[in-house]
Order: sequence, then structure tokens, then C-alpha cells
Amino acid sequence: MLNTATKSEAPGTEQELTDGFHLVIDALKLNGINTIYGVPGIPITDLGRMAQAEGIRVVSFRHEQNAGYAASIAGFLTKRPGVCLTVSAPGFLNGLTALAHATTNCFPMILISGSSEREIVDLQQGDYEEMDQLAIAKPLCKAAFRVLHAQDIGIGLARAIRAAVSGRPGGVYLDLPAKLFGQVMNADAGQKSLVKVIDAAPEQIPSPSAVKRALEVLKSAKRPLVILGKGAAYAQADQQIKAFIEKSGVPFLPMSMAKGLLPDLHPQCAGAARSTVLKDADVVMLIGARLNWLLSHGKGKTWGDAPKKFIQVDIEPKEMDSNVEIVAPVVGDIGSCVTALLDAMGANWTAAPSDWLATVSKKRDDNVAKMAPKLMSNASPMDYHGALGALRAIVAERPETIFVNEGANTLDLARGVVDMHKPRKRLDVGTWGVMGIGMGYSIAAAIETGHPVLAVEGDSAFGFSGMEVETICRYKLPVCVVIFNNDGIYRGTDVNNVSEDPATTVFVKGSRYDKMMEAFGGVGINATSPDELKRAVNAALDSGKPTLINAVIDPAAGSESGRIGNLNPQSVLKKK
Ligand code: OXT
Ligand code: ADP
Ligand code: MG
Repeated sequence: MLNTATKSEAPGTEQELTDGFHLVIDALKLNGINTIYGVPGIPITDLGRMAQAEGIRVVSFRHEQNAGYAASIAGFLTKRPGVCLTVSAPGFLNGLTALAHATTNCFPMILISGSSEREIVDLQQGDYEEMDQLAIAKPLCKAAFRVLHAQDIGIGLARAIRAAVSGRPGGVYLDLPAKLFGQVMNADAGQKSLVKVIDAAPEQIPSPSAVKRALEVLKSAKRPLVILGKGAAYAQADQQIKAFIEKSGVPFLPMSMAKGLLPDLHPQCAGAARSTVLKDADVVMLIGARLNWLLSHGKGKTWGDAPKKFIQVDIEPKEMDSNVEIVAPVVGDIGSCVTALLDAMGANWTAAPSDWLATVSKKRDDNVAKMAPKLMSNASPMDYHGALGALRAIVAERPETIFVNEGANTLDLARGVVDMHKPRKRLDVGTWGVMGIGMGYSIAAAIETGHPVLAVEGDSAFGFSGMEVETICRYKLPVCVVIFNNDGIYRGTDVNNVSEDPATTVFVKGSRYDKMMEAFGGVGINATSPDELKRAVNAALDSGKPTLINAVIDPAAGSESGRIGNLNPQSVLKKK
């Protein structure tokens, strides 16, 4: 039902009126957008209030970047654009990092920002929070639109929704100047101006010849491999993907956020045999994964000397041949592509060669066996493996838990140790390896899924969004934050020998992050052993109370940049 804001009392011309505020809210509701993540202020404070009054859940954060990350991951989890609402200039800029992040990670998101008046901005006359936001947003997102007239709000939002979710998903900027909100129009005409977006992300069916070519290449393989990326997790084609992998018999390697699409303990999972499968495979099929830095661009030492053929399934045609030749591109949405592949395989598909499967299984079992004793360590202070061993057991018992993860060692070791059992349960730093997603992701994951969240955070990583523990307490969300506190970035042991200042990578030693949660009425625990950690996490997940556990990790336990230390440039000059 359309909102009617006012009644004009002009004699003889009484009519129902609406305004920009209400049209924005009605347009969002009409398109099933029921949650907004943001920070209030001029000119959007009343928009948030009215949206809340109209039944939209408006989640107010302490910093727009965190609200933006929340919106981005809401998009990933739901396949609908997550919406972030910010004030002009500084608020907009704070949200922009998250918008760029959404675009880079292929998550659908809309950043709606209030802005200053065009006439003043364009003449650079120094308006309140003046900035040409549209121009700044454009290069950082998939599409950017500005609405100047109330009657265009419906179309503006429709364009934003379509741009965010169709084709390769991404971030969209929607600029709403302050004056728009107060514009008044006839309520009937307003209602008619709204647009309900039909089939926002249309199926994209692959061509039969592309499907046939891909299967011929796959069939020719002696050592085939499928790599599943977060695009495959996003597609929510879980059953088709499982059926395809199992019918093909090919080992699969999940990228970080694709873990759990099929369980990590599935007999075909090659996660624990990563180096071997990348080096030795002769045919590699990418499904919703790009050959970017995380896959060493498809070449070099990681991929070994054995010649490779690549098949790629992706919705974005321009992704093909981005780094190496793709001999069999399959362009379409993953649900349609995998269904078409399954259909075309027919009843007599021969599973992958058994000697290759045996090689992969052996390497996997060896690595798992090598890691097992480390996970039993009950040392205090804890090392990463001891602490993660405890968390891994908890996640196995509670597979619905959403596992949010950031840091360097905290990220890289957790990715390997903590098995995922269900799709879209692991949310992490993604394509940019960005620190700061932690609390925003946790809040949105709890709100969008209703499942408990376990956020495992490096102490540095947590610092980027830590103030949002207040938001977690305010909204009483079932989020348990575990901080792997090793007193610093990578390690807490660096020393500066030339001045009184601390080394650049260390923090205050022995900090008690648990007190931060207590400050806002949540539960804070200091855990010094894996047993204590396990008890505290189980209690938090049982109670659903906002909890922060300060897990004391040996400051010497980590390594520089976790598992990507090789990416650090080296100085030819001797270090002081
Ligand atoms: O096959 P082999 O034998 O090779 O073995 C592999 C697997 O087969 C095996 N494996 C297993 N074995 C047994 N069992 C199981 N279950 C199993 N599973 C796997 O294990 C090995 C390794 O497998 P893996 O991990 O799959 O493979 P590998 O080789 O590591 O994969 C390569 C990559 C590149 C795909 C992978 O490493 C990856 O995904 N990496 C992501 C790295 C990343 O994104 N890092 C974050 C950025 S680091 C840095 O930039 C940081 N900053 C700077 C900064 C950032 N980022 N952002 C902003 C806004 N500002 C600044 C900062 C500030 S990190 C950071 C803070 C760090 O400090 P914290 O305190 O937060 O954290 P701590 O380090 O804990 O102190
Ligand atoms: P990862 O980091 O897990 O390797 P990437 O973010 O690099 O994953 O790759 C995701 C890919 O998935 C992108 O190339 C994107 O175009 C693609 N993608 C996203 N959604 C879909 C979809 N529904 N159908 C097909 N491809 C998709
Ligand atoms: Mg640390």
C-alpha cells in the first residue's frame, strides 16, 4: 500500500499527496527490500525513521564502512541487493570502500546516499558536506544513478536493483539529493511511478555447443580438477553442483568462501591436497572462480610444468582468457550451466581415472594426518592450531553456524583447519584480503539468516570494526566474537631498537578485548587454553548472547603475512 503523506487543503482541490521520503520507502518495500544498513544524519535521518515506522528493519551502525560491508554480504547471502544508507560526503566516502569491495567480490549491493544540492555543488559554492558524489562513485561500482525528481524514484531504484543483481553482480550507487525527499506529488501518480522489478537476474542459458565442448575437454582428462569459487556459492545451485561433481567423479577444490558447498569431508574434496591438484591436474574446470592472484593467475610455479587446459563456467564473458587461454568457455548463470552440463553428460559418463583419485586421496590423507596432532595441543598460551582445533570441533557439531573470519595467520590457518559442512557458512576477507569486514559481516549474517555467528578475528583485524560490538549488543544478536590476541599484526614480538616508539606491528601487550563487550552489556571472557575457549564458545552459542572471547595466543606463534608472505616486496638495502 502506498504511503500518503499529506492532504492538500486548497479549496476544491483536495487530493492525496506523497513525497520523496515515502516514495523511496514504498519503492524499496515493493521490491522486497526489508532491511537497510546505515548511519543516520542530514539529510537521511527522517528517511531511516520513517522506513522503520513502515516496517523496514533499519540497522544503525557506528561507522558507514561496517554498514556497507553488512549490506555487501547480505547481497551475497540472499541474491538480493543489500542496501546501505549514508549521509553526504564523509558518510558517503566511508561507505564507498564497501561499495568497491562489493563490486570487486561480485556481491549485489546498493549504496544509497543523501547528497547536497546540485546547483550549489556544481558551482562549488561550499554547501554543507558538498561533494560531487556521483562522479566519485562511478569508477568504483558497476553503475551509478542520480534521481532529481520524485516521479523518477521508482525508475531509479528499479535501475539500481537490476544493475546490482543481473549478469555479474556488483555494487551500485544511488544518489538522492536532499531536496528530493521533500518533493511532493499526487499520491496516485506516485504509486503509478513505482516499478516492481520483474525477473531482476534473468537466467542466462549457455549455448549447447559450449556445453558439448566443455564436456569433451573434461572427458579427455587424465587428471581433471574442478575449482569451485564464491560465485558458485552465490548462485545457490547447491543440488545441481553436488550432482555434477558426484556424477563426474572429479576431485574438487573449494576456494575459501566456497568451502561447504559440498562438505569439506566429502571423499572428492581436494582442499587438503591443494598443491598437488593445482600442480598435476591436466584439465581444470573453474566454476564461479576467477584466475586472479588467489589462483596465481593460472600459471607459474603453483601450476607446475604439466600442460593444462582450462574450462571456465562464468556469467561474465569478459572473464574468459583474462589470465590464460580458456579452451572451453561456458558463459551463463551457474545454475543453468551446471544443469546443462549434467543433462548433456547422459547416463554413461565415465568417472575420473581411479589412479588420479587415489593420488589425490593419498596426499589429502597425509596432510590431514600431519595436521591432526597439532590440533590436539592444549598449550597455554595457545598456539593457532590448538585454539582452532577446539573451534573446528564446535563447528562440526553446529554446522549451521556462520563462520566469519579475518586476520592473517588467524585467517589462513582457520581456513585450512575449520571444515565447513554446509554452503555459504564461511564468510571472509574475499578478493581484496581486506581487514574490517568482521563485525559488519557478523551483524548482517545474523540478521539475514537467523543463524548464530562465530567470528574468528585477528586482534588487528577486529580493530577495524570493533566499535560495532555495541551494535551487536544493541540489537541483541547471537554473535560470538573470538579474538585471537597475539598482541599484534602477524606477531606481537617485533621490537623497535631506535626509539621509544613501539614497533609498527605490535599492540598493547596483554590487552583485554573482552572488556569491550562487557562495556555494552554483553558477555566477555578471557580464555587462556583450548578447553576454556571451547567452553566459552559453546556457552555463547547455546545462550545466543552477544559474547566476546579474548583468546590469548602466543605472541611468537604467527608468521609474517600468514601464508602470503611471499607477496611482500623485498628491499635490496639491509634492514636496520
Ligand atoms: O597442499 P599443500 O601441502 O600445499 O598444503 C595446503 C593444503 O593442502 C593444506 N590443507 C590442509 N591440510 C590438512 N587438513 C586440512 N583440512 C587442510 N586444508 C588445507 O594446507 C596447505 C595450505 O592450504 P591453503 O590455505 O588452502 O593454501 P594456500 O597455499 O595458503 O593458498 C593460497 C591462497 C592465496 C589461496 C591462500 O593463502 C589465501 O586464500 N589467502 C588469503 C590471504 C589473505 O587474503 N590475507 C589477508 C590479507 S594479509 C595483509 O594484507 C594484512 N593486513 C594489511 C591490511 C589489509 N589486509 N586490509 C586493510 C584494510 N588494511 C591493511 C593487516 C593489517 S593482514 C593484517 C592484520 C593481521 O593481523 P591480525 O592480528 O589480524 O592476524 P594475525 O596474523 O593472526 O596476527
Ligand atoms: P573466488 O574468490 O571464490 O575464487 P571470485 O570472486 O574470484 O571467486 O569469482 C567469482 C566469479 O563468479 C566471478 O567471475 C563472477 O562473474 C561469477 N559469478 C557470480 N555469480 C554468478 C552466477 N550466478 N553465475 C555464474 N557466474 C557467477
Ligand atoms: Mg594478531
